[in-house]
Amino acid sequence: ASRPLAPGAVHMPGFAAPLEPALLAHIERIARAAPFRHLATPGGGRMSVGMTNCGDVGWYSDAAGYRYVETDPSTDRPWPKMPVMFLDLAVSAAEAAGYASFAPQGCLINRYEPGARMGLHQDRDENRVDAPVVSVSIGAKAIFSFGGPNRSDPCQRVLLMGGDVVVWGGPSRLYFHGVGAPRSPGFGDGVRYNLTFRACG
Ligand code: MD3
Ligand code: FE
Repeated sequence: ASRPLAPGAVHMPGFAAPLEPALLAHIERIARAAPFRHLATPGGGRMSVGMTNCGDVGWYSDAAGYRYVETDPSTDRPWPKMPVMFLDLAVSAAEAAGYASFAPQGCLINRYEPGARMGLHQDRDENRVDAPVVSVSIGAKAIFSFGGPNRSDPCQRVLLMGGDVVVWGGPSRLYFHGVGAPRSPGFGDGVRYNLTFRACG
């Protein structure tokens, strides 16, 4: 089952549910090579969400700004390889949402421990706003808010459960969005993970 959320955006509840335990095992393995860290924002803040990456490029932030980097600045090594299961999941979800030939180059892995949240923002550090972003939720649930192309646009709320996939493309690709703190224990003990697959350029 899938339902449209916004122009070009599709919510697929439970699309990845059978894979949750295996996805979590991959995340734990990736985090041993490229540990979760709380990145600094250009404005001098510290993100409450822990982040790491896998794939050819990873999203990064520090005083110099937001960008994609090919090596992990904390180890100077390439990011861990994207697991075949991650790639297959992202490509098949994009296809099911109507986006043929999605070729993600990187996967940002967000870890929401109790209290962690992500404020309203746009994803605009990719040079490929034509490509969708595929988002896979794992573990605890959280309320996801999304508005429109302007920060002041009214927001809609959707509860994302572990195993849910959302594909954001077309006009919705540049919509403002944010994520509340994990709400209750799910698979993985009250921690929520989100994988976002991106084509960057
Ligand atoms: C809506 N992460 O990492 S991606 C992010 O649950 C981020 O961790 C969310 O937002 C999370 O930037 C879920 C969902 C997402 C990604 C791109 C979008 C939603 C979007 C682009 C436009 C509108
Ligand atoms: Fe985002």
